[in-house]
Amino acid sequence: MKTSLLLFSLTFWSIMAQAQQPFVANMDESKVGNFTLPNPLQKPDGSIIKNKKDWEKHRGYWLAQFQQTMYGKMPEKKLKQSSQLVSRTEILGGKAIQYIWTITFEGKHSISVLGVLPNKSAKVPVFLGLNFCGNQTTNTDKRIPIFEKYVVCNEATQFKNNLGQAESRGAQASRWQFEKLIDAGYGSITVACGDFEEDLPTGYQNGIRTTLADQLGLKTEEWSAIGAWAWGLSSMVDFLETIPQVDAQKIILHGHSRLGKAALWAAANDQRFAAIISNESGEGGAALTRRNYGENLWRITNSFPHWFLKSYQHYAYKENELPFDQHILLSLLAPRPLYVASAMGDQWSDPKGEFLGAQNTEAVYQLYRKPGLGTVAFPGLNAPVGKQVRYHIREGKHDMTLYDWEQYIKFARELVK
Ligand code: GTR
Repeated sequence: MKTSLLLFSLTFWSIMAQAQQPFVANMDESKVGNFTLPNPLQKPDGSIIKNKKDWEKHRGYWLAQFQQTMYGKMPEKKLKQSSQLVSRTEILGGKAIQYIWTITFEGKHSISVLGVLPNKSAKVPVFLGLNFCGNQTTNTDKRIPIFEKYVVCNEATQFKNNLGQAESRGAQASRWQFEKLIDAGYGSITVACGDFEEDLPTGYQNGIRTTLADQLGLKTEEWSAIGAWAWGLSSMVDFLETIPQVDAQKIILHGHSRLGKAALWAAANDQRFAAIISNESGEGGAALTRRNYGENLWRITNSFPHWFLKSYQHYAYKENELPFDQHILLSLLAPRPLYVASAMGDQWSDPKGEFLGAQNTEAVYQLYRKPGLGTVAFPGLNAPVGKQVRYHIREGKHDMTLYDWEQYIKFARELVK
């Protein structure tokens, strides 16, 4: 009796001590350890997929695994959208037109979309991506309404109490590079992620998971914030299909960091995106979860519980038991062009894990005879590798910079035809 009491209190106090220890991310390559990745081509009965027809039949199995375990279900219903053009303004010395649209879903939930398109009537390919802190951060133009919902940019001086202010106009313009895109013949479309769901654990309450729950046919807990953002991106394709100046066959989807995770999930579910760019999407994005380096599953599900299904937390420190790893999410994008990018100063996102995520899509891209990264070694700084699947690590911090955009434009020019 006494021994069991002693054992009980020892266990209790050791659990309490562990729980109170601050999380320390492993940043030491020699401590990563060994792991085996699931084979994207292996079916549950052990047989191996040998051609693209069988892969296309099987990819729904993997999607279902991600839906059940990590990001939650994706609504299958298309909603009625009504759009209203709020303003149309010549910008960049007449080279481009800036559009602001309000889109309302089923008369119940409205969002504000910003488009910058070349000033010509021909259809153009566009880059589409969510922004963190409101459309007003992408450009200093005063006609862009200041986003009034919760934003994640509180650390920047232009934001107070997680709200955008006039000072935040253009605060993240370097992440958008509108003029570069226009000069290269592309348009750019963006919406604040918070217009679909604010990025905090209670964000679902006034986001689409609640406002459109009946229309979408899902309960809030059946999916996640990343799922809601991904659905938002797909709804943008529905919208862009109605815009005569946009070539909706050539939508290049991009996302930085948490919004890169959402972009990957959107494109896995929706094959209408022509090409996908993951900019430093890290844990829960392009980086392998089994690789213990930088942010890990425990940390991400504790810091951002709303990004994933609640049950995903069960895999913390049991990553080897996951039915998949993130290279399979990336494989679901095949045969479309895929760019995975990292930054040297962003070790938290595990650049090597992102590289290996991209590299391990090879087997699936091969089924389409599309060259992936091949067997190249981890590249040096500012030296992109690969073709249909491409990777770079640049110098500098966690961000989306001019260097990144220059590579993405080159990639789109070569591969989105
Ligand atoms: C971090 C988070 C990352 C990444 C990043 C971002 O705090 O740990 O997974 O998503 O935020 O979105 O900037």
